[in-house]
Amino acid sequence: MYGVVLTCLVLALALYFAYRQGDPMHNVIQGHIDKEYDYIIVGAGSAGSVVAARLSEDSDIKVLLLEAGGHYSERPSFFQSPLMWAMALKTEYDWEYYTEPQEKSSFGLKGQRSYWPRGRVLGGTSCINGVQYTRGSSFDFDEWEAAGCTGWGYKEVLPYFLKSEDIHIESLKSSPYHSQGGPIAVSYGHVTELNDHILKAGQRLGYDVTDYNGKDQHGFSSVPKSLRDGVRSSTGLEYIGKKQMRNLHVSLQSFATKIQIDESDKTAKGVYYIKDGRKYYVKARREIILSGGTINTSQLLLLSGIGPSSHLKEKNIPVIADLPVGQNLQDHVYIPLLSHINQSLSITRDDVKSYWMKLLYALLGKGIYSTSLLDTSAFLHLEKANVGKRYPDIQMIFSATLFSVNVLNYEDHIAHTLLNSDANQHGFTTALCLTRPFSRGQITLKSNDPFDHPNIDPKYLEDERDVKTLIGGIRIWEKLMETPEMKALGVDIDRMKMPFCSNHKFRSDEYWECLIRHIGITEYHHSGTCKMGPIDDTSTVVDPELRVKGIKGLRVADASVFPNVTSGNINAPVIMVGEKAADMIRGKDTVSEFRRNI
Ligand SMILES: Cc1cc2nc3c(=O)[nH]c(=O)nc-3n(C[C@H](O)[C@H](O)[C@H](O)COP(=O)(O)OP(=O)(O)OC[C@H]3O[C@@H](n4cnc5c(N)ncnc54)[C@H](O)[C@@H]3O)c2cc1C
Ligand SMILES: *[C@@H]1O[C@H](CO)[C@@H](O)[C@H](O)[C@H]1NC(C)=O
Ligand SMILES: *[C@@H]1O[C@H](CO)[C@@H](O)[C@H](O)[C@H]1NC(C)=O
Ligand SMILES: CC(=O)N[C@H]1CO[C@H](CO)[C@@H](O)[C@@H]1O
Repeated sequence: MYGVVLTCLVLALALYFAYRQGDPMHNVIQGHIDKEYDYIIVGAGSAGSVVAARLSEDSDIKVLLLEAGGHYSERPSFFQSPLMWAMALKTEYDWEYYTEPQEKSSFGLKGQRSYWPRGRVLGGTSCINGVQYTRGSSFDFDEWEAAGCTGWGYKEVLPYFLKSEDIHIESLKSSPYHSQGGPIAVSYGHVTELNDHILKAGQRLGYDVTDYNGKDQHGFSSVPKSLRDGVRSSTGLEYIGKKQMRNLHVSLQSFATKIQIDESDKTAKGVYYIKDGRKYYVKARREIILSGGTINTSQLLLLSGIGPSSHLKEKNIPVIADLPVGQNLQDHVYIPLLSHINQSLSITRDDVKSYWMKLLYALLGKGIYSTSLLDTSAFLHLEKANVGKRYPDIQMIFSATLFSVNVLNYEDHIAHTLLNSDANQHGFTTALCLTRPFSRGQITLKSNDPFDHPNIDPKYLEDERDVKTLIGGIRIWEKLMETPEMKALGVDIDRMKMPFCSNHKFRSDEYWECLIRHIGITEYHHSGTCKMGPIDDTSTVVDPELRVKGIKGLRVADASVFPNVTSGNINAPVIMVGEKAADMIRGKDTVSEFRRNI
């Protein structure tokens, strides 16, 4: 009896969800696609979905969006609740990359290789990420502009952030830094009581409680999330899945293998792709836009003859343009620091299993299924004198749980001592992140086979300054954990005393360095390999209009164009790149109403 009632309930809820989200197959083309389109976009991720949707607003234009993965609606249990972000990992919806063995870092990882999940689905990595909504420091963008990225200063990118946003947080609705009505909903979702304790501990050390997407990043904030009524606001859902656009064709399971570039006039003409085991070619009348993400966009350019000439020659690929594709690879590194507490404030395995929680989510979009566990985040300067003068050095992200599942590729003995063995213990995890790393890595081809993984070498922590900054951040974390607010919860720094670094004195600089080089891990913010900047700068791949230098009809719009990674999580800035790219391609200014005098 109980089972029947439950089944009916679940069915009713599934229907209700489907109803709330409209027909997700809008725009997806089932049969053959046309021979020619005005624009072809490769990759329906955080940026590609945005570019495709915006270009399709001009009804006389025909747009094709090619996506290697399937549809997010095939697996609602993976893609609706942000709590379930790890479900899609290592499935057909994840590209599952591994880096080359690292020399100065990742000592605690299997094979010293970092595991890089990436979404392979309509919506790309925005379908599997932690939904933390962060724009970056105004100083990041002003620095881009100063380095020759004309039009990318903070004042000019802010309107594009606003255009894409639908703020649901009451207290921020009147802020000039936020706006309502855009595609990506921003709300807090479920927040645990731990948030208050951490904000208070921050205040104890003299840090303000702020909105880190507002005037200044500096301080402690509750984490805003890309969530609409508890459902992940992915770009696939919000930009593509909600509205029928007759001039947009989305072709799923379509894997681009090469861009055809006419060597005589150096113009991108079309895209080769594979679907259902067959090879096809589709022509672009106007432009091709690459949005395959930092790794695959770089690989696709290299395979198409655009890259460092010596490297291409080595791989027997005819050189069409000699550009530093694959260089300037950047990523954020973080250290997970675990703190046990003696009160039942955090989220444990029993909470996740609770039927009540599942019901609460299905009915109202509330409860712990409406959080990615990220409660609080802080942006901090190592030197107070730099506040208001430059970007912060450190980001802390507080998760309302003790990390217990090894999705991070740690060696078994490391996972055993570092991670939490009893998933019902209470506590939280601080991800201590570097905002602006100095280390630079690279992506190169293993072979000229498009199905081969490229070599990914982030060269984590090869620049000593990155380690120094992280140690500085740990010193602030120690102070925070020693505040009366944290002490009252029974927090004890000794929890981070690890046997694999026991040859150093606990809490000495050497100890923390050892820990950083063992357990430092990717924050999944891979970017920079098609660097944007002035045409005459030999380190750049695309100009400030995102056009591949020396090639007509070819642009890049995704995280690879970042000249430097921004301070903080990068999904929102990647969406901003998509919005701005669409305006540049259309030759339109669609953001005049979002310009603010601040
Ligand atoms: C586990 C995880 C957690 C994260 N958490 C956060 C977070 O909380 N907040 C945040 O701001 N950021 C987060 N990020 C980072 C952020 O989500 C990504 O940086 C961002 O989504 C990248 O967008 P993109 O458009 O560059 O690439 P993607 O979104 O990866 O899009 C690339 C798309 O192109 C497709 N594609 C690739 N190659 C081809 C090809 N050859 N042919 C056809 N299609 C192709 C892919 O399948 C994919 O759909 C997280 C990332 C990960 C992996
Ligand atoms: C990138 O960061 C480096 C190091 O901080 C800085 O020197 C450079 O000017 C930055 N470039 C851009 C384009 O922001
Ligand atoms: C938690 O630990 C702290 C510090 O040891 C102690 O003061 C406090 O009473 C404890 N609280 C509970 C509920 O056990
Ligand atoms: C061209 C292309 O998209 N290539 C690759 C993207 O990345 C994955 C994982 O490394 C490869 O398997 C693809 O072939």
